[in-house]
Amino acid sequence: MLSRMDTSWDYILKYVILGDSATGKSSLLIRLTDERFDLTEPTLGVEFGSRIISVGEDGKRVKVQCWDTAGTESFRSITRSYFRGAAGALLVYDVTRRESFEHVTSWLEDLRKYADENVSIILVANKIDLCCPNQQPLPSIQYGHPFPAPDSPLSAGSSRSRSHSPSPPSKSSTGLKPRAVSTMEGALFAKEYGLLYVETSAKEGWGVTDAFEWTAREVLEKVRKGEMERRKPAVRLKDAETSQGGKCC
Ligand SMILES: Nc1nc2c(ncn2[C@@H]2O[C@H](COP(=O)(O)OP(=O)(O)OP(=O)(O)O)[C@@H](O)[C@H]2O)c(=O)[nH]1
Ligand SMILES: [Mg+2]
Repeated sequence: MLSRMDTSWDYILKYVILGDSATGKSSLLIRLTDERFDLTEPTLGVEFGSRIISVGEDGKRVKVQCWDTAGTESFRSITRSYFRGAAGALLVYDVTRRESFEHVTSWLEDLRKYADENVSIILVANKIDLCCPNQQPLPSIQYGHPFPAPDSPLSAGSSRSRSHSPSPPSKSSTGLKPRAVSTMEGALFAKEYGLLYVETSAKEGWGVTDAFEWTAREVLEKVRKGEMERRKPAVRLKDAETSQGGKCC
């Protein structure tokens, strides 16, 4: 557990959060930085937040500097300009809104076009509390990792299995919503496009730190292998810093 007073770091990584409007991008960032869930307004342009997280078994301290972008189409040209130089990207959709998942491909195209080619991307299936209130946060799934069988608990709530079972009668009255994108579908998409995958609830705090941490872990692995340059602005290392000695505010 990190002390909030300890501001030293080993790396600084630049992140962007992108995806359709109202998928919960700002809520995820607020959950990370302030550990709370609050009312949010649609983002106008971009917002910024940062936090130091502990990454990997050796507990490297990574300062995540995160740009939270607007999902609204009218801001798209502005938000794209923040993709360049990002080491990590959280591409968010709302598991209860299929349309937001269908637009992931288009966001991905933007990332491929405007971000650096080595950016690490995690596909974030948010708002799982709305459809799966009792579901434990699922483990992050990464391509190359053991993959769940179609009949495993990870596929619970899949649209295919749902179509064979009666719809839950009380969902709308309880504020719950049917799930529109199954775990399997999201994870398979991520695997196909070489993305990490995580399910989150910004409201409950499920999986949020995982999303940032897994991405950081992949970035640091790329740095270690020499696939990503240790350079500004995507990755900054303490040992590359000036006499400030890796302290930040
Ligand atoms: N139930 C639930 N609601 C959420 C969750 N995350 C966000 N919301 C709600 O979804 C709505 C949109 O959240 P925002 O975080 O503002 O969405 P955004 O993606 O930043 O939207 P833009 O800034 O317009 O692109 C708000 O009413 C949030 O309270 C979640 O995990 N669960
Ligand atoms: Mg926002």
